Amino acid sequence: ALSVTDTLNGGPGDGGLRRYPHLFIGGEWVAPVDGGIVESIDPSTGHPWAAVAFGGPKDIDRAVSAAREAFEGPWRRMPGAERAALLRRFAELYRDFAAEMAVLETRDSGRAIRETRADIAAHYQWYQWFASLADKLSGRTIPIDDAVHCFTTRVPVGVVGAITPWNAPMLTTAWKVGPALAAGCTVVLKPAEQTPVTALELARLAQEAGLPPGVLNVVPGYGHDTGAHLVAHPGVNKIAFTGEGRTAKAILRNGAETLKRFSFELGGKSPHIIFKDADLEQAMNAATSSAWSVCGQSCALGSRVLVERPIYDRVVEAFAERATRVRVGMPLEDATHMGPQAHAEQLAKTLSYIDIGREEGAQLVTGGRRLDAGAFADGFFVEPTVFAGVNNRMRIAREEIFGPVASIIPFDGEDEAVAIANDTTYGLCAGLWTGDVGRAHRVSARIEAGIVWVNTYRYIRWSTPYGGFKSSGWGRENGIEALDNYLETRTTVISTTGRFP
Ligand code: TXE
Repeated sequence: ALSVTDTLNGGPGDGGLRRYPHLFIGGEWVAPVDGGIVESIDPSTGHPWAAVAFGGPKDIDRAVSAAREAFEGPWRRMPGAERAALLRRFAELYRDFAAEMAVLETRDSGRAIRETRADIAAHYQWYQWFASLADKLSGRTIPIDDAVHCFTTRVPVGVVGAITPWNAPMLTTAWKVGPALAAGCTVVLKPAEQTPVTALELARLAQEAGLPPGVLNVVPGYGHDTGAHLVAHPGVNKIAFTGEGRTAKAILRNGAETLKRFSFELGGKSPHIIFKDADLEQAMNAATSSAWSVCGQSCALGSRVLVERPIYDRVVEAFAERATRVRVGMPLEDATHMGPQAHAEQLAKTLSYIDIGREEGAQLVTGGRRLDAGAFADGFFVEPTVFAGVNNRMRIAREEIFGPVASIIPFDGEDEAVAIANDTTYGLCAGLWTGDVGRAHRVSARIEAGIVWVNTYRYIRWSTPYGGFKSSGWGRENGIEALDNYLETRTTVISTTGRFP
């Protein structure tokens, strides 16, 4: 079998594209049966930079069979401590490769290298931490009476289909693959069509770490055929998905026939609430970073900035001033704060919401334009953008834009802050800034969101459960809770008398 590295920077006449001609199935690098080779676009240039094997439905069939065989064979039976050791080895290799992985993710997704470098350098800790849980999947004993002994065991759910997005490909992968493998499941990973490269590099690390063949399979492909086939496949027990709510509904309908398990992480319209007694400098650091990092393409960002009226004008002014300091640039350059949007459709979506905001009567304070002069000509760059005078009925306050667009909404007092914060179909994250510890408790307890940050923002770790209330998702990733996505509980009742009834 060829390894992915044997095929990098392939032969003459490839136009300088980095080449990934194989899928990773059953521990082997194999050519697609009914897929093909698809060019991956560098969003900073608008031109292809890699040529990548995409699988079709038949490739998914092969990958699911391999995952099933690995599940029934070595993996589910392997003592947890041995699974943990393999995962730790994998985590080490991931750590050693992190700097190169960051460059590849930046090329595929356009996210600034200063962000991917810091982000990806931490991912190994997800694998390491979940490795540490692999031999601690214990159940309970349940006292009833002397006639029975009742206990529960936690058993892996089986073959997992992991479907990941393009905004933070390797992070959202770690959130699924880490706990799934620790739980004793096997995985077929389908990365987003816009960012397939790093998943194949992950497969190479899995191979090097000595994960048994079929434990992790990687099949890049399009959502509507390859992804949909994975979802409908009767051999898949569970789908772990991060992406758009509309896609999740399609997945649910498609997976209904086989009644598989689902976990969903579906984005947000998170309120970032700044009270007048906040440390304003700190709050501005968090609110502006959260508006523009990942070029606005993260579900965790505080895309609705709620500001108490006495400090509203000051905050708007500070936002506008800080926007001018954001260095938009080529994502591989160290100095760049913000790269392009990850793909052309996302750029179009962001620009269309900027038009919507204007039409709705919000005040465009700064930004709002595509940047397409000089080196930016063919890339998907947009200015950091600030809307003031936003009210929560506006579409720019209700719908997920996924671009570097802050919408600043005024409020009066705690009750109104909470009412606006909760007036959304989403419920993923929330932030609040206050110097009053009582208020911190009062307000955070009333927020309908899976995670609330007080006097900090986007503090996310392997051990902190993350996921949405309401239409932001089902289930939790990260933390011990993440294992629930990949385990079934079996209750065993053993009679101590042998008599029935
Ligand atoms: O997402 P999709 P898109 C939001 C964000 C963004 C919008 C659209 O607002 O602007 O979604 O992005 C696979 N069966 N988020 O269209 O379609 C697809 O191949 C099975 C928020 O790219 O949800 C990819 O691997 N799979 C989000 C994955 O789903 C299917 C992150 C995500 O793509 C499929 C990304 C199907 N029928 C976007 N259709 C977050 N929560 O952070 C698509 N896919």
